[in-house]
Amino acid sequence: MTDNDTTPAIDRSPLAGRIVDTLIHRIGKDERAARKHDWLAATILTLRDEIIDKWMASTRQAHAAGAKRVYYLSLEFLIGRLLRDALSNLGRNAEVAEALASLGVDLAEIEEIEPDAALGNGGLGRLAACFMESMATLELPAYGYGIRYVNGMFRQRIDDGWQVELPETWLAHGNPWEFERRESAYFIGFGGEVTGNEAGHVHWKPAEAVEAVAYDTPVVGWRGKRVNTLRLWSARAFDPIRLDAFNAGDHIGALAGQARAESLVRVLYPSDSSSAGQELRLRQEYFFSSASIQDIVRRHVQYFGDIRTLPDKAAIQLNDTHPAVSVAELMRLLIDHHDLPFEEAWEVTRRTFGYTNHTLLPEALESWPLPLFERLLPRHMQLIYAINGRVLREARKSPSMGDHSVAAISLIDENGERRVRMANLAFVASHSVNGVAALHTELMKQTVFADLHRLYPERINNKTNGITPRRWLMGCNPALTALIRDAIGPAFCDDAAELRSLDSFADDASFRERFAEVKRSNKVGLSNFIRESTGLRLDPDALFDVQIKRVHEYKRQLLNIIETVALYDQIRSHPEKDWTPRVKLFAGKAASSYHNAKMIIKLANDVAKRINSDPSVGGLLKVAFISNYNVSLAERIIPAADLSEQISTAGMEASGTGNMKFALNGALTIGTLDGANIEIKDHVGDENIVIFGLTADEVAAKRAGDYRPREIIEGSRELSQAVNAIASGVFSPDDPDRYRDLMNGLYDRDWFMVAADFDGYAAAQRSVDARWADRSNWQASAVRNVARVGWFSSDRTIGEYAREIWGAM
Ligand code: GFP
Repeated sequence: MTDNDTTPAIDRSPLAGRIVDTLIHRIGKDERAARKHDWLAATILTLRDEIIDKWMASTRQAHAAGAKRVYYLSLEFLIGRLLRDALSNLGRNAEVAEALASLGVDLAEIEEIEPDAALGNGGLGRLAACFMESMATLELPAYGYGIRYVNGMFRQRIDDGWQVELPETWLAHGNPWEFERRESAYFIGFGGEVTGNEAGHVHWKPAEAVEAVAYDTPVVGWRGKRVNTLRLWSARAFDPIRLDAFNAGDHIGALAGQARAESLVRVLYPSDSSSAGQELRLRQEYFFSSASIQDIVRRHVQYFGDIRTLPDKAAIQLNDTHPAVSVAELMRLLIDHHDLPFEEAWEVTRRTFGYTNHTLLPEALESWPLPLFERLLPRHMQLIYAINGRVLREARKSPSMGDHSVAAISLIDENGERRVRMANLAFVASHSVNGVAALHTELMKQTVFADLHRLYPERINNKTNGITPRRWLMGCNPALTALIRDAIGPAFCDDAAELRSLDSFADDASFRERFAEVKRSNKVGLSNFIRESTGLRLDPDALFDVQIKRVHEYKRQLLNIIETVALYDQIRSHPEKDWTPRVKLFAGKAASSYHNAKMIIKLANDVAKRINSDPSVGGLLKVAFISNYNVSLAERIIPAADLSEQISTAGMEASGTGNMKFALNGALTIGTLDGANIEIKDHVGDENIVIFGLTADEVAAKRAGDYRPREIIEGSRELSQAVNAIASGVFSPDDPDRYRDLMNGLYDRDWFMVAADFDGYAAAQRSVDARWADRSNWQASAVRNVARVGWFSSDRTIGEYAREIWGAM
C-alpha cells in the first residue's frame, strides 16, 4: 500500500485497480483507512460485478429457451462462506490473491473473516447448499427459496463444559453478496375469515399481514458455467410506525408491527416448547412458502401466460415438510385467483411438486394442532379438508385399504388432539416422494408411509444424497487436490467419477508417502488451530478420530464417549501395552431445548478435562470438544481426519453426508449399517471400511421383543465399568450425580441401543488400532476411499433429480 495517495500505482494489475476503486467508491474508504472487513467487502463486490454479468446471461438464456425451472424450497440453506467457493468456481483464486497481495492484503486472511452464513442446522441445510451449487454446475435454471434469518442458527460457546447459545450476528458487517429486491415484495396474510359469494367465489380476508421482501444471492457453478439465484425472504411491516400512537407518546408500541414482522425472520428454530413458539414456526413456514409460491406463479404467468402449463415449466421440490403448506398455497392461488376448478388445480399441483423426506424419527414428522392451523390459515384449512376428502374417497375405493389404513393416510390425525399431518399432505400432493439413501427409502415404504405407499405404489423413489466436491475436496483440501491432479490429471475436477483412476495409486508406495504427508500437514494445521483456540496440544502423528455433527442421541456421541472412557481405563490398567496414540475430536450443537443432548456435550467436556490432565495416559489419549460447529469448522477438520465416526443406531440416520465428506478426504469410516454408510461400503469395498453393530432389522426386532440393556451392561466388564464410572461421578467430582439420570436411561430403556452395540463397537475400535499399526495398508485404504467415492458427488444426485423427478434435463 502506498503512503501517498497521489503516487500512481504503476505496478498494479487492472484487477487490483478495480478492487481499490470499489473500496473507494462503494465502501467509501481509502486504502490507508481500510480494515480487513473493508477489503473483504471490496473484493466480494468486485468479484460480484463479474458474477452479475454471468448471472444475467444465465437468466436471459433460460428465458430465451423457455426452459423449465427448478424451485428448491427449503427452510435451511447452510451455505457457509461464499468467497472461496466463488473464486475457485470462477478459476480466479491465484489472480485475486496476487492482486490483493500487491495491495498488501492477504487473501487467506480476509477469507477467514467472512462470516459463516449459518442459515441451517445440519445435514438437511447443507444438502440444500450443495444442491444449489450442483444445479448451477449442471446448468439447470434453478432457484433456491428460503428465509433470510437475521440471526440464523445460534452460535455455541462452551462455558465450563456447558453449551451456551448466543445469537449469530452474520449480518453485522452487512452482506456484500446480496441484492435487496424491493420490487419483489408480496403480501402475506394471516388469520381473519373466509367468505363466499353465490357465484362460488371464495374470499379470504386476513386479519393481519406482513410484506415479504426478496434478497438475492448469486450461486456460481463450477467453471462459472451458470449462475443461479438463492432468493431469501425478509419480512417488513406494511406500517413500520403508527404515527398516531407515536405522537401520542407510545414510542415503543408504535413500532410493534415492525418488531412482530421481524420476529418472523429472526431465528431458524424458535423454541417450540411454548405454544407461542409453535405458532411462530408455522407462521415462518407459511410466510416463506407463500412468498415463494406467489413469486413462482407470477414468473410463470409473466413468461408463459397460462397458469395451467405450470407443471411443464416449473418443478417445485419440497425439502422436507417445512414448506409443505406451499401445496395448499398453490391450490389457493389456482382456485381463488386464477379460477381453476378444484380438480384441475389439483392436477397442476401434483404434477408440479416433489417431496423429499429426510427423517423417519416420529418427533420430527411435523404436524400442527388443528385449531392453530385453522385460526392462522383458515382458507388453507378448507383446502386441506377438500384435498383430504378426495384422497380418502380414492383410498376407500381401493380394496387393499381397510379403515385402519384410511385413518393412517388421512391428512388429519384424529388420535387425541386433532392435528394436520404435513408429511401426508406433502406426500399426496407430489408426483414424487423420495428418500435420501437406499435403506431409508426402503424403510419409508415399510414404516411411516406404508399405507400411502400401498395406495400410490409408484410414488416413492430413492435419491441417495451427495456432496459437492468443489467445496468438500477442492475448496477444503487444496493440498490433496493438487496431489490428485498430479497423479491422474485434472479430469476429476469436472467429473468426480474420474477419481476412480486414483485407485491403482493405492499400490504405489511413493504416492502413499505423499498422500500421508498431505494428511499430516492438514493435521498439523488443525492441531495449531486447536492449540490457539483451546490451549490443548495434540500430536499430529496420533490417529485423529473424529465425530462432528448435530448432537443427538440417535447419532450416539454417547457410545463414542463411553468407549473413550473404557479405553482410558484400559490404558491406565495396562500401560505396558502397545496402545495406538489417539485424539478423539468432537464438535456439534445440541438443540436448545434438548436436555440429554446438552448433557452429552457436558459429558464430552468433562471426560476431556479429566483425560487430558491425567499424565498417566499422557501422549496416548487426548479428547477435544471444539465449540461452535459450523460449515467452516467442518472444512477445517475433515481434511485432517483419519477416522470418521458414523455410528448412528441402524435405521435412524436417513443418509448422512458427513460420512461422504470424510471418505472423500481420505478418512476411513467406522460405522453401522445405516443410511448411506451402506452404499459407501458398497463403493469402497468391505476391506476399506470398518462396520459393526446391529442392522436396522435387528434393531427393530430388539425393540419389538424384550430388550434388556441392564443385563447387557452387567454382562460386559468394560461397559459396566465405564458406565459406572460416569454414573458415580468420576468425571464430575464437582457434582457426582450429574450423569446419574443419563446413565440410568441406558440401564432402563436404551432406545438407541448403546449397550447392545457397545462390545461390537469396542472390538471394531481395536481392529482400527491393528490396521493403523500397518501404516502402508492404512494409507492404501485411505487412497481407495478417495478414489471410490466420486459417486457421492451431488452432481450425480442432482442429475438423478433432474432426469427422474423434475423432467428438467
Ligand atoms: C437429515 C438427516 C440426514 C441426512 C440429511 C440430508 O440431516 O441423515 O443426510 O438430512 O438428507 F438426518 P439433519 O438435518 O438432521 O442433520
